[in-house]
Amino acid sequence: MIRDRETLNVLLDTVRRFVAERLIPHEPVVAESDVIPDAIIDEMRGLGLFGLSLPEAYGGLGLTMEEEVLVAFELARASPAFRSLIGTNNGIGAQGIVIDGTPEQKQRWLPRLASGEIVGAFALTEPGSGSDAASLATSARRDGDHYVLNGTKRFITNAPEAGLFTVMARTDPRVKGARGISAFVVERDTPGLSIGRPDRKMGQRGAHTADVHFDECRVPAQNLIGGREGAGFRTAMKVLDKGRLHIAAICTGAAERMLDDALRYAIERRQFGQAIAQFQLVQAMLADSRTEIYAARSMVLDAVRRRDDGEDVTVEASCCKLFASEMCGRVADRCVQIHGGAGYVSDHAIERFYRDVRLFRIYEGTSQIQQLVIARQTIKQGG
Ligand code: COS
Repeated sequence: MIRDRETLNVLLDTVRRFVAERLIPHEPVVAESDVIPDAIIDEMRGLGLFGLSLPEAYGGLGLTMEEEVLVAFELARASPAFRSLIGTNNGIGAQGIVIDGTPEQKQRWLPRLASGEIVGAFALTEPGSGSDAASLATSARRDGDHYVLNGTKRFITNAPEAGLFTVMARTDPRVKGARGISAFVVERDTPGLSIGRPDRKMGQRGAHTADVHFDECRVPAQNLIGGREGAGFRTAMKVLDKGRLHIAAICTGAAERMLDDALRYAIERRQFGQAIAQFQLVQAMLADSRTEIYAARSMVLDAVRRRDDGEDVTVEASCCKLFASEMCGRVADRCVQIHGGAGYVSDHAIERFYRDVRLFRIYEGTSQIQQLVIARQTIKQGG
């Protein structure tokens, strides 16, 4: 749903310009240093990017999902590390509070997330539970007006910079599955919370992941999201439904960028006396990529419009994440191929993007988990 086309166009133009003039020129330095410069982060704050889809009542821009993905298509044209920093504030690091938080919880934390004063993170995965998220073992024991958390979370995006964590933990050890899980907001400086060394990743330098450890970490009972035990797994799944649509949009934008770069290269690069874009075997790669990008874009737009209309889009979100992330991988592969040897060395962005986009098929649910969600629902509906 687009509320006001004119206002949205101003925002899209601004983001497009910011991406072209500020983010893309900074890609090499971020990849080299593994750090996004403070000046860029300040500019992101100034543009309201940390609060794009947080409610206006709490200082965000209150974008609808359709508006959010249109911005995401643009942002994703730059290295995914930039998007990653703001993505958790708008997405998995804040949506637990937006969707299921009490009014007090929203009032307390959303304004600081929306302004970018603090960065949010989402702590679900553990050393022993990845795809099987409902088997998580981090415990939250009630003790007076506190819960005491113990356990380790793994691969937590933005953990090194986060000021606030949405943490899924087991409040009822007798219940092994999803119903024993609750969600908490845990502030960074809570005694007993510590962050491990940043992971050495394949790509996305500038975006950081790390373990988060809880050792007798006392969290006020008022930080239990929604004030209700046992609802945390559902909260996490609802957050991921939205997150998967956002990632699908990011895959689409990244694929568009890679195709643009490959097209430019194919037009400039000459072999056998002509631009390689003139060769039909190269044209096939360009055409297949463009077609698949168009398909992903159309799927994402359809799903987000339905979400804005209040439909349950769990299946569509998984369809979009599955198709767009796999598509993005295929486009990355073709674009390296079009660059030939030049695509294998780091002078060209495609070498970096090829590694960066590999993560899209893994995080916020692997392709295999998306297949499982789609198949289960399809069979259920068929029955
Ligand atoms: N929205 C709301 N509720 C949902 C839901 C959704 N999208 N998906 C599941 N639930 C609910 C179910 O209705 C069920 O509730 P009840 O117990 O009240 O019936 C509960 O959650 C458990 O669901 P289910 O039985 O489907 O859980 P499973 O353990 O079988 O697995 C999968 C669910 C595999 C889909 C889930 O664990 C998953 O998404 N895993 C991947 C995790 C992931 O994406 N990790 C990335 C880390 S974040 S970067």
